[in-house]
Amino acid sequence: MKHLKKTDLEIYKLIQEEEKRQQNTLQMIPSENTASKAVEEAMGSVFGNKYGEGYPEKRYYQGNKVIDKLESMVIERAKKVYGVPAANVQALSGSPANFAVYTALLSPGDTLMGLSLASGGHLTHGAAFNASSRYFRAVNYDTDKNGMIDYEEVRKIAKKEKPKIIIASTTAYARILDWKKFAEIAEEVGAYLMADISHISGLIVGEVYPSPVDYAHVITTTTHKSLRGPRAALILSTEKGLKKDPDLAKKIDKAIIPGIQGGPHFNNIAAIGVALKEASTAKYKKYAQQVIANAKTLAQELQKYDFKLVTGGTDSHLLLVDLRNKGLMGNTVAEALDAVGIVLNRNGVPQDPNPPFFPSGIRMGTPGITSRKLEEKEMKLIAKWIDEVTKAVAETKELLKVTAEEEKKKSVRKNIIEKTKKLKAIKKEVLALCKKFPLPTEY
Ligand code: DSN
Repeated sequence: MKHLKKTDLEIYKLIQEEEKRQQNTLQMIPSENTASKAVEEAMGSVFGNKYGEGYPEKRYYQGNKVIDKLESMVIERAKKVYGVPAANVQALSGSPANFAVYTALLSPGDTLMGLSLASGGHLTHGAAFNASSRYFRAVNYDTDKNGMIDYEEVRKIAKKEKPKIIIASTTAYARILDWKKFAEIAEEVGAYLMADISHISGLIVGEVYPSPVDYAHVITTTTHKSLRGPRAALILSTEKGLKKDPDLAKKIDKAIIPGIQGGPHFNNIAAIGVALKEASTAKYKKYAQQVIANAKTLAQELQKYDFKLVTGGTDSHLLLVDLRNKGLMGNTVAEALDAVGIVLNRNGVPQDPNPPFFPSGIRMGTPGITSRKLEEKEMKLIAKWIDEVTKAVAETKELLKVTAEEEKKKSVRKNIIEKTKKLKAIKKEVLALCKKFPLPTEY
């Protein structure tokens, strides 16, 4: 980065600082990952300089010879990798991709139905303060008290509310979604089934998680999570979708532009292409298998330390832990783990009695740490550290006689963490592991 260093030392230093942070900590936020240097180079390429409203051969500006070739190539790769007849590669990220589908298929005020945020859905699946519920009528379904999707409940709500789109998707759900059941329900009420596979995209491509291609009409996915690509998104129309509505793909293209976006980010489109090429390899399949194997080992190990896993385990890349038996809120544990270099996030648990900003759980995932080649042996270590940190912090909390109400204050949690002397030694061990398994530069 010699040019950046010369031009803007401040930004250069921040990039160095962030790279060091990523190198020296374990990325366990389930939606994060490390893209290859090849993806990074495409993202930082001259394609970022080009405007190109429209689609290949149908652009408003001139100078499209190369971007047309690029976009057509990436569309073909997306179609092949996911096994669909049509793909839009221009959505800037997951939220605009979802909004584009709603814009394509709904009129303002029409009903959509998705998993509630509290049960592990996404903001864009109809959360109260999101555009998906401001411009459309959003209804939600929830998980049951064990954190499982109750398909009979989904059916009941769908029959009553008659949504035009049913969204099958989660951001904090460890189990496999039953695409067939969702499809049956959507068919019963005449709805489109939209599968937002952002979290599990890489697992589907790696064939370790069932694909919704035969069941959903439309599929959205970000490309930066388990897939390991750039921060961008895809919208895929399936055979089934085109059968229900032959104009589906055209409507989606129109919803992106002129509907909700302007010029595509061709640097990201190039990087999607690289990620899709990387994800088409046998090596990638092995990676996806290891993501699941690591998550399962981590789950088993955490259970040995009496951590309560929502749904009792995992079938995917993700684990949701209910900390109520540990006497700590999610914030305290997530912040203490961050202090030792294990980076994950606080998260609500099903029917959480505590508010979203002070939830009872933590969420973690294995895509990031698997990218740096950690395996089962290291999962055992990580579970041990999570246990040690949690215990140590709980002891300090008790020693300081901190009440649940006081724990909500950031300064109080900071004090608990600072006073927990044991964390220093664990931090050293985490750092040693990070040094042994550097961030990957390639696939
Ligand atoms: N923010 C992402 C996640 O962490 O799940 C979803 O967009």
